Amino acid sequence: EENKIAIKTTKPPPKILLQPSNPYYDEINEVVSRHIHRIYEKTKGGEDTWECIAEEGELKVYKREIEENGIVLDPLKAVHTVTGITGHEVCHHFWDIKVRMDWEATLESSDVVEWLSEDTFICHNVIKRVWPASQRDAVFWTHIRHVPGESDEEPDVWIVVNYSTDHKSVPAGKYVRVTMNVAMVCQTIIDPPADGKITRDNIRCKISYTADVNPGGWAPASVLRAVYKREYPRFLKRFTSYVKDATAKREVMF
Ligand code: 6CM
Repeated sequence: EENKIAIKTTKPPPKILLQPSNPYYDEINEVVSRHIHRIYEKTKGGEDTWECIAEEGELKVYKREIEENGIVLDPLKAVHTVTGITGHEVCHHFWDIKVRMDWEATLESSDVVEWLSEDTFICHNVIKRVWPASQRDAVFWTHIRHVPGESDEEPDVWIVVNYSTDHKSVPAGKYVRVTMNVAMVCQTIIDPPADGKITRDNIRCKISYTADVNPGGWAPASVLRAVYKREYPRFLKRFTSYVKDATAKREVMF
């Protein structure tokens, strides 16, 4: 029951990538390129404006405390390096709603609302209730893209962005509506072995995950911050080991 996802949409994904004629085209391109540019901005001692809230091996999770009218808006970012998987594989599993409930621990349900193209759909998440706050939901477009490296030295980028939007078929009201701008950005590093035969041991994925979440309406700050501190590191560990397990016996998807 818990792992079941009811795909309610009847329309199958269109077999074309996002097109300029799509009403979301400009917004998606803008949001995606902002996220991509961010990874090339060399941190000019920027790390000290971020507070590290978890560190475990290669995984580091940072936040910045921001409140607006008593609502916690703390931006969150995490970096991780995982061996044995590619950025394409990480992004594919983050984007593919068919496997979302296999690694998402904070959701009650996740449904496709509308397919926009074969790389983009609108989705409705119902988040598990956290006592004593009201239950939340979120409606967002989710888009996956492969982008060439900025220069010859830079590896290609795989990216997924989850960005809040409205949709007539899921009006707000039943739950408190959370809004978000979440990005999973990945680069794959290959250390070719002497014999030239690349296996998963020679592959590393550099992950940068950012989440700007507005909990939409009041929620006790201390509880929310405690939830974030526990859930984001847990998500990053659980999700990346899920991708490692899911791909271990499969051919590498570059
Ligand atoms: O990025 C993650 N999951 C994606 C796919 O589902 C998607 C979802 C992001 C949701 C992030 C918001 C969660 C927190 C909402 C506030 C809950 C309010 C409770 C009130 C407490 C007092 O991008 C992984 C998300 C990992 C979440 C920890």
